[in-house]
This record gives sequence, structure tokens and C-alpha cells, in this order.
Amino acid sequence: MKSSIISKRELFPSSEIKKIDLLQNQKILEFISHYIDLMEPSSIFLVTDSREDYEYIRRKSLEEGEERQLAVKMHTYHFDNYYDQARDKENTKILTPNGENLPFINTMERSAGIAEVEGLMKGIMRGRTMIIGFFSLGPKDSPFSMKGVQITDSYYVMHSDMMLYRTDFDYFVRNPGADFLRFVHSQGEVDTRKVSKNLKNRRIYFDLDGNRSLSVNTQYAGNTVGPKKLAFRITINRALKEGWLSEHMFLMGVNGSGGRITYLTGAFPSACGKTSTSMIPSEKIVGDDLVFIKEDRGKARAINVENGVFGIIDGVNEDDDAKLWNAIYSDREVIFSNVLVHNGEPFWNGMGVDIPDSGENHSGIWKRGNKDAEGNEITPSHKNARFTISLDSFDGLDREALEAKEGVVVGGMIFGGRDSDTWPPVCESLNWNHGVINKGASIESETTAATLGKTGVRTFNPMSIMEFMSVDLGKYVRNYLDFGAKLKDKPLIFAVNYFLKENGKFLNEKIDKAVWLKWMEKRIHGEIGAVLTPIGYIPKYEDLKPLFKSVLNKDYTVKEYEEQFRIRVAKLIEKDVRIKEIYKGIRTTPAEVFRELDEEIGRLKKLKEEKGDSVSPVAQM
Ligand code: OXD
Ligand code: MN
Repeated sequence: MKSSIISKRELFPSSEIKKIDLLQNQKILEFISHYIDLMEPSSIFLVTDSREDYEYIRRKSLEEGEERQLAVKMHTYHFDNYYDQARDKENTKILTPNGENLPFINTMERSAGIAEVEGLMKGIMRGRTMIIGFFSLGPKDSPFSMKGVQITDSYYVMHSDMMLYRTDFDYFVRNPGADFLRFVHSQGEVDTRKVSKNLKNRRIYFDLDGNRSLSVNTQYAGNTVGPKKLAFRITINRALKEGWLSEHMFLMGVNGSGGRITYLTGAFPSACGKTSTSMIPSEKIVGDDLVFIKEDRGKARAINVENGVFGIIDGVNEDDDAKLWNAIYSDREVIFSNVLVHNGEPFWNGMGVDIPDSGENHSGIWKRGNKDAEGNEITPSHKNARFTISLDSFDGLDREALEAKEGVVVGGMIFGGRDSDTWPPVCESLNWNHGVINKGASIESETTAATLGKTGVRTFNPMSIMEFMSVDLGKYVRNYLDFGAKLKDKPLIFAVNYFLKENGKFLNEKIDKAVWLKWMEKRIHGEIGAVLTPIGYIPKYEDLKPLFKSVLNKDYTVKEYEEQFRIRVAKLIEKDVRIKEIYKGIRTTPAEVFRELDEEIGRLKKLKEEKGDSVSPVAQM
């Protein structure tokens, strides 16, 4: 069928009709047509892979006032509504047939959900342009990749999509039968600052059966940028059905001896060190947020799904984040969101320079001391203020790995959380199942600003995926265990914790993670030994001391080691019992989960009887 099925053709510019006519993919034409009829845009714009289209979108973001110019030519800034600064858990729902409940997931009956959100979308683009983008999730022409089509009326959202993902209009021209993920978004009515104003009608719904996300009355990128966290809900479901892993993980190359590079993935909840680990200056970044992992001839191979970084800027400073700092302060393109702008310069909390007392920020024209409607003092930038940047802008980008169509072999997988009193800074699991269950599926983390709501509350966050979870957790863990069973060369699984505290003080410096990475790399290649404890293998002091010296030029003391790697036996038992209780409430929990947790509790109890509630790592040797 020809694109004559596009309704209201006569309303649209001939340049765009020409592009549409290149598409013979009936599913796309029907998809576009449905939303033209529903949202009634006054015009359309199709984003092809051309440089002109990229520049047009960028220019329009500025002309429409969704982004504004900073002093540096390629730097712009964007604001979201003061109350639209993060993912909205309450109004994010997974639509399930018959409204089937899923553990920990906000679900809603599918047809009622679609009717509700499409009701809100009716006529919403009157007087506006519908922008349609075509993307590849993962390298083009890779067996890992998926394709997605984004509809939006926000130039900022499309601009972000284009910085973070590869456009792939050509694929759709070449493949009339191709299927794709569907992302439908409208920012809804905006106020004079161009921010979404009908927040009470903000909805982010996922129709997994239709491979579709529907989001409305919001601009925050976590709620709107289709190929990123919207696609993620859909790909988690796909991975489960097809026996692979779609994960909330960075992908990085760690430099080892003799010039070898070992690839590690890492899953951390938002704002817990995932981005900063992936950008450690001494190593190679491939991606900071989303990977697909598949089995290939007995090995686990991974790709980065993205082509850019949408990261938290709060606390980013020149000393701790040199690689990122250089990227941000190059002349490359950056969108800053929800930072403070003063005289054309962006500022954010914790950047390590003096922050002006006035300017414009997410609250509007701002002066230090200003309070919000709830009486809280407004900080210069929001805690979840972000930067959007292409991976191209980073020194030490592993381009070959980023573009590798067949992915790279995963040597290790890291799980981390924000945990002040339980896990040691780094620990290797006993084996795949122990790692999946007692590390990944047992992450508890204190909440952060990436989601609306209270921060600092200990929450269960298996694989750091909970906020994006779209399937039954028991089945998700089952899939992980089965995936490992297919592997001849299993990646080692590690747990890290950068947030251990004693008497309210952090026990580690931010940069210590550079040492843990080197330790893990050596373990993967069997180059060093370790101390066996009830929770897995921890480093020996004699291995860490030279690593601290060579990596950070730091004299690491036995006292530091003892404090950091003390086995907090009582706390660990409490934790395992808590986790067991949670899984008991999930009907589909695999039996292996209880077995692994019980065995670990048994080992810990034995140690407790022999040596007490808190045991020095030296005493373990
Ligand atoms: C993100 C998040 O934006 O996890 O990546 O919040
Ligand atoms: Mn993330």
C-alpha cells in the first residue's frame, strides 16, 4: 500500500510528503496516520538521516524557545516545569491484558489505559508540528539492534533523541516489512517558559503488546525520550520472551596488563555512580546506561544501545570527573537541563566553583534564598539537573566497541547500590547463580533524586531495574539464571558499594572505584588470589596496596582495609533475611533464590558463632 493512507496529506508540506512517499512500510504509515487523526497536528516534519534535518531540529528547538543559547556556541539549555524534574512513578503504568497485577509494578488494564491516554491526546497537537524520528537502538545493521519510531511535538525531545541515538530513516526505506518500537509523546500545553503545564494529566503508559509507549503532558527526558527509558520497558519484556538480557548497565573497557582490554557491564540505580564509573579517566567508555546482552557461541556479548549520554550533572567537578568535564567544556554540542544560568554560563551544585546568587533556573528567575510553594529553599540547580552529550565528545571513547555489530565479550558484570552499612566496597560472587541472586537480585539502595519523591529511603532495587521493570520479577530472575546456564564462559559477577559509612562518614573516596575496577579485571584473568568469605571473594590487602599506589598514588593502610572490608555479619544476615521475605511474596520466584540465600545465611551464621557480629577481613585469611 502507498502512503496515500496518510490522512490529511494536503495539509502537509510537500517536502515532508516526499519523505513519507519514500516509506513503503505499511505499519509505519498506519501508525503515523492513526496519531495524525488523533492528535490533529497542523504540520508534520520527518527526520531523515541528513545533516540538514539534524540542524533543522536543533535550530527549531532554539527558535521555539524549548532550548536557549549559552555563551559557548554549541551549548544550549532547557528547563522542565519545576514539578516535572524526574521520572513520575505514580503516573507511569504498565498496561496488561485484563489488568493482571505484577509484583512491584503499577499496572492498569490495557484498553482502559490506552483509552485514557489517547483521550488526553485528542487534538493535542492542534496548531503544532508533529515531528517523526526514526532510530536504531544499537549499531546499525547489528543483529542486536532494534528500531524505533518516535512521534513528538517537542523539538527538545527530538533533539535529545538525535544526540543520544543513531537516526536510521534509511533502514525503514530499505525494509518495508520491518517492525519497530513505537514512542508517542506530546508535551501538551506549555506556559510562557515553554514548559508543560498540565502536570495533573501527566501520563507515561506502556503498551507492551503493542510495542508502544504513550506519554503526555511532560517534557522531562526520562518520561519522553522514546528510545531510552521508554523503549527499555518494552525491551525488558522482549528479552525475557527471547532469552537474552536488556539491562540498566554501563559498558566499559578496563585496561589490563599487556595492552588487553576487558569489558565490564555495571548496573547501579540512578545517581549511584554508574555514569561516573563508566567515565573513569584511566579506562575506556563505551556507554553509561543501557546494554543488550546475548549469548553467542557460549560467550556473553554486549552492545551499548545508545550513542550519547543523558547524565546527572549535580556534583560533577573537574577533579573527580575529568573525562566528563573535558567533554562538557569542549566546543562540542551539549544540552544542559535544569541548571542555573547566569550571564550565559551554566552552573550546578557541587561543580567546585563559586555559584552566583542569582540567575534563571528551573523555578524561573531565581535569587538565593527563594522558596518554593511548599516553603523549601530552591537550590541553584535541581539535584537531577542533567547534561545531554554525544559519546563522540569523550576522550578515551572505545569507538570500535561502540560500533561493534557483534558486540564485545563481557568479562564481568558489576552490581552496585547506595548502601551505607552492609556490603563491602567490592566483592566477587562465588559463581553465576550466587552473583545473580545474592548480588544482582538483592540490591537495596537508598533512593535518589532521579525519581520524584523522598530521597534516602532504603529500597529494594534488583539489578537496578525496578523503576523500569515491566515483567514479573520471578520470571525475570529465572531468565537470568537460564541465560547463565547457556554460557560456557560465564562473566564473573561482582558487587560494589561506593557508599559505605562509619559514624556518618564515607569510608571511601569517590575515586577509589578506579582501584576496584583494576582488581576485578585481574580477577577475571585469574591473575590474583582473594579472600573467601561467606558472601564471596574479597580482595587481599597485599593486592590492594600496590594497586592503590599504582592507580591513585595513594598509600593504602591496613587500617583502611580493615574498616572497609570488615564483614558486617549481623547486617548481612538481616539483609539476606529481608530479601528472602520479599521473594517469598512473589509466586514465581525460582527455587534457586531461596537455596542461595539460605546457604549464605548458613555460612554467615557459622561465622557469627565463631567470630562475632563484625569480622575483620584479616581474621578471615
Ligand atoms: C537515567 C535514569 O536517566 O536512570 O538514566 O534516571
Ligand atoms: Mn539510567
